[in-house]
Amino acid sequence: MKILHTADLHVGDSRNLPGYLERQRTMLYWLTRMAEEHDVSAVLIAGDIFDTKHVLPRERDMFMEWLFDHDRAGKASDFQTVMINGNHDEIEDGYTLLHGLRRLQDRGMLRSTEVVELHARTVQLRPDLAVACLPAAGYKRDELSLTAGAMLKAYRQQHEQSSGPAPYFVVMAHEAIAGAYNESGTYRAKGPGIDESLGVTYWALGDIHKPYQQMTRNAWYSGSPIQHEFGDVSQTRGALLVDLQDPDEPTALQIEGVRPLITLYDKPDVWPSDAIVRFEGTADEIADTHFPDNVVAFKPLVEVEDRARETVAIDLAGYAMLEGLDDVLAEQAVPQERWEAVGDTLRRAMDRCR
Ligand SMILES: [Mn+2]
Repeated sequence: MKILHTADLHVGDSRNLPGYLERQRTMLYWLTRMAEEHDVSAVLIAGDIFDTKHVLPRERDMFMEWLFDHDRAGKASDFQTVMINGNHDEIEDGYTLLHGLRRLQDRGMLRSTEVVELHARTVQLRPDLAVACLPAAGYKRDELSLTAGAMLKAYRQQHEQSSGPAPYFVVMAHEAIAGAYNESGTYRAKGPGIDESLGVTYWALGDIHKPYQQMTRNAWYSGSPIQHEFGDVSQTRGALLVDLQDPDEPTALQIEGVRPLITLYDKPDVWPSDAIVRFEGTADEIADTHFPDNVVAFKPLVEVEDRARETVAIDLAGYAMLEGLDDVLAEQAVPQERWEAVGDTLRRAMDRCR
């Protein structure tokens, strides 16, 4: 039995990018196609369906159009979809952007889609497949595992007498697990842990956009299916195809047909047309350049950052990293409010030099 695991769709994100909604539409229909092609039993969407509570009508309409198409595809191809809300879907306490979808479901208008909005709930998708759904709740330390464990126990008690194949029990949650890395390489020291002894078949996690991240033996972040912003540096993205008989090694399905987001620091001879480009150059370079439409964001590197580049060049030999940076900046009389920007520039410059 196979499932498709995705998360962090962030519909309505990156409105400043050309064709942003078309990119997101491509992302959604790609998920449907993958579900059909790989003959999955379930599509799990682990939260952050929308990006912001200020979702625009055209964004919501695009999503709803896809949802009904996807829902019908599920009926035809015999897969079911389960989605939970993430922190970005929350409008206020006790109310989320999934509320309307939930109402549609309650009225029988969704044929193969289950929406779990507020309260943790175990959804029985098939006789041998149950999904414990844990919407975003800011679980701490062992709270996530305790909740999942209680749900598994209740499920087992309920199904004690049933014979037939041993049921697969999947947990879906939208939380930043301790030990996860985000796109910029920041390590999450805090956050809930995962108890590997529970007997959960697979943990389908959402919240971290960095793709294909393994947390424990059978707990994975799918990451977001596309880059949403230039800070989402990994260009290789998509969703995870999980074989529940072998849940430790999901297959990374890679999305195609969505232009990647790339950042250039040097002016190329020819601007790439198959990407959305952020150019960061000097004020002179920017003034002298005619930018094609797909070059969308740029800002001049100010003098102090150029000086920071030189510092990097000097320090890179010993790879002094960023330790003592504050002292260096103070010595060079860089105003304190610039330190963070300089640190970011340094990090980028180091990435380029690697
Ligand atoms: Mn997210």
